[in-house]
Amino acid sequence: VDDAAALAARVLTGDTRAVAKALSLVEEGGTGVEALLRQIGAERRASRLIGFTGGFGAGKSTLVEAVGACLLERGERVAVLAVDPSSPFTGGALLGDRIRMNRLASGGGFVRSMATRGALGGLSGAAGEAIAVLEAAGFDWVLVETVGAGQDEIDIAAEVDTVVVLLPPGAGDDVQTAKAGLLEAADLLVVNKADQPGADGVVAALEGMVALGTACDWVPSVLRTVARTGEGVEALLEAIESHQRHLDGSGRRDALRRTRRRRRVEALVAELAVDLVRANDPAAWTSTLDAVAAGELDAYTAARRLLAAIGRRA
Ligand SMILES: Nc1nc2c(ncn2[C@@H]2O[C@H](COP(=O)(O)OP(=O)(O)OP(=O)(O)O)[C@@H](O)[C@H]2O)c(=O)[nH]1
Ligand SMILES: [Mg+2]
Repeated sequence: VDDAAALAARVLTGDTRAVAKALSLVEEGGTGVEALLRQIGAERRASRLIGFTGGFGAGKSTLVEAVGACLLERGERVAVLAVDPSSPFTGGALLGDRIRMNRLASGGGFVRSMATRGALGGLSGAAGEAIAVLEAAGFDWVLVETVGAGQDEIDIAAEVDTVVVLLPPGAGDDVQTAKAGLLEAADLLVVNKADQPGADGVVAALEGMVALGTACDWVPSVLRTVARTGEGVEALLEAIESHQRHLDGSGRRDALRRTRRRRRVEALVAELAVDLVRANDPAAWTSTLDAVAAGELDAYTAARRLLAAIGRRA
């Protein structure tokens, strides 16, 4: 706990080595991170939290680096978090992110890739905890990169304030059959690699989709970027800032944060309850799960029976 207190104090001064160490604790999960996050507590400040999501190779890292570079030029403190949802299989991708963002790192940005296996709550839990650390360290901006191919980008959407979804040229047909969730989660839609053929088609498809949408207070804009050359990046940053102003003006930022904090407690209670039930009577845990697995007992009865037993043995 003393260690955690010392580390938390260093994180709060913005010491990047302490931040790196704290993020390793988040990655590992367990009691270390719990002690740290207790110490950091409610002291987190409000960074601007921007998520960048899209399929493999959509240009997320390149775009994040370009946006980050613009922000650094303005004298902002920038952290980049590349969250890897499938770390056991993509060690190479992790390394790639680190290498590709060297320019940003050497320009004074803080860049970190992280796996999400250890943390409670999986992807969003780990990202949420890492963001808490980065906010405590006083970064003005936290740019979060995640590969989005289904549920993951929706999970991440809950942890950031502005969600930028990247779609590649030629994704026009995908857009027609778009995963509704992806577009629902998007605050800004970016057709990156606009230097490649097929960009116009995706832009048109996205604009059509946005026009059909029922969004009341914020209509996602559709932008084009060439992350590699920086084309369109200033405009994207302006759109991000416009969304940020919308969040502040509408009270939505506050609402998002409150929801996030509440949900975090719910997720932790759910996960800690499993630990508690299991530790309460390991033999009963095993035999009950075996009975459900064998089809002898239904899951509801099993869950209620296990919960009801908490404390009975203490
Ligand atoms: N032509 C072109 N290539 C680009 C553009 N942006 C990125 N790329 C290239 O696309 C490839 C993938 O870019 P990344 O930034 O690594 O993409 P990513 O989405 O982060 O990839 P993963 O994290 O592996 O999913 C690289 O070779 C980039 O140089 C662009 O605007 N135009
Ligand atoms: Mg990447």
